[in-house]
Amino acid sequence: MDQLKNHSTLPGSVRPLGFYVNGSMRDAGDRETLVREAPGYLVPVSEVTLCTTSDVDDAVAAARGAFESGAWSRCDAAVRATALLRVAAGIRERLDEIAYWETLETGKPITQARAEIGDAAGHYEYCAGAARMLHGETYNNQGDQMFGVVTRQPTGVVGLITPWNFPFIVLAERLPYILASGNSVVVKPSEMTSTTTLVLAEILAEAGIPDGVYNVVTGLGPVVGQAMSVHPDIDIISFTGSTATGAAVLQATTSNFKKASLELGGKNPQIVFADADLDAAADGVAFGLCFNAGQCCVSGSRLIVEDAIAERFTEMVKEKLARVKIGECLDPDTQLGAIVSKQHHEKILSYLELGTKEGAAVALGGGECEGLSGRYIAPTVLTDVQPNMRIAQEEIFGPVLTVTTFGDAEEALKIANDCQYGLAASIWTKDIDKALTLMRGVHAGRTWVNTTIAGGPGQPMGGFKQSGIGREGGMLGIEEYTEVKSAHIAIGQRTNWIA
Ligand code: TXE
Repeated sequence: MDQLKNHSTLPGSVRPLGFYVNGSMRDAGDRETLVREAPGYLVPVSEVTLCTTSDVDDAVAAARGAFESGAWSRCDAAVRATALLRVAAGIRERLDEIAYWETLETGKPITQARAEIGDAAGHYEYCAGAARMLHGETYNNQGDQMFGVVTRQPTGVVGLITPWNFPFIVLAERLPYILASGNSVVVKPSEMTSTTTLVLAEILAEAGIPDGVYNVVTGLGPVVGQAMSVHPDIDIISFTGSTATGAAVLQATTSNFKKASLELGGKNPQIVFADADLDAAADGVAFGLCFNAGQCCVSGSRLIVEDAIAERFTEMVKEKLARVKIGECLDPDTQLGAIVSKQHHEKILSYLELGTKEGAAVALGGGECEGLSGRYIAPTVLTDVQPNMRIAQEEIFGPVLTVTTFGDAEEALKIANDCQYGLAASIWTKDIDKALTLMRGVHAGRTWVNTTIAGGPGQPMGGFKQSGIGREGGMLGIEEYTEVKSAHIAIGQRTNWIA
């Protein structure tokens, strides 16, 4: 407890959270609640309402009502663009507050949270422009008597289920894209990290997004998330989370043949060639591993390094990792934050145990960090890893790097692709031929060359194989949430069928 006295910035009391339907914040009432402890400090900070399936029905009805009213779904794109720009401004105004709550509930370092909230605002700004650009196609090539038009229109009500690792930025990578074409939304944040999704409701309302367009139903996945996945009046589900839950969600969506967009797990390769700028690559590998304490779907957790430099490069990575600043999440110097929950912490530790059993050697770290007020795991490097070991195949979702070596580019690609996942990959080389060949060949929705976990709102993201279905972000990310309609328009007198 002594340590906590030093953190005067922790909230003085637990923040009660309601849920948000049709433009109003509703109290928990007699519903059950769940108290959330800050993973970095192990003190209670917020209390989330466990909504019921009937709350889901209310939220979906509000979303449908708003959609049918046309206030948002049929308004001029310029109106939507202006509102989305106001949302971005509102986020930037409240950046400190949002980042603070994001840090408390997730355990991520405050500087990282601040960067994420700023990036989130950028997505709303991008979508403000994109809303005005969204258009269909014309087919003026069908002869004198026919003209073709393809229109895009909002699909309807979107159910958005988000995870705990990036509550605000994952929402920002989807919500403005969904809103840009005029859809209505029901969001279910993770029960561990609901605050900032609710704060956003206030910002959207102030920005002029009509009541009912954005609704937030908090609570447990198997209750609220499941009810959304089977709901007959939700047209699309966008889910970000584990591959196992994603499979259950996908199965549930068949109840009314919803469209589904799923961003799931990853086991992302960092492929390092001997000709790379090794200092930059070592730094990138350290960053890609420690970002969000490895609790990141695009975390670069599999180092695949060329034989000739493997030993030297592993030492370089270890040297970088040993200098990562681990500590209090609210300290602006902290680079590596806490692990989100006790259950997840234990899962990571169990993988470390498994690694040793499978024959890997612990070259760095290998366990918890001592002397801190929350749950922290030290950056860990496991060597002597064979590509088929479970530690090299399964998503550990912590700061744990497996090291495997390769002889040539072909072997590097084989190791990288021999995995159920295909979310992201990073390639480090100064040879343009190798970079492009690997970029083309690797099974990954996102690839980085000579960098990692970089980029802004313009380009789509998503996964190959068991990393998901569909793409979020960019114009594709907006189009995912539209229905395409083909119209054939006769010109002049139609030739009668019956003479
Ligand atoms: O995820 P879940 P969990 C991976 C990561 C992690 C593992 C488990 O490997 O260790 O998943 O994490 C909601 N119907 N990722 O258990 O269960 C849930 O309430 C509908 C990767 O926390 O997938 C939350 O809002 N929804 C990942 C969301 O799904 C359900 C991010 C994600 O939770 C549901 C998070 C159900 N039956 C974890 N059950 C990434 N891709 O970044 C739960 N949910």
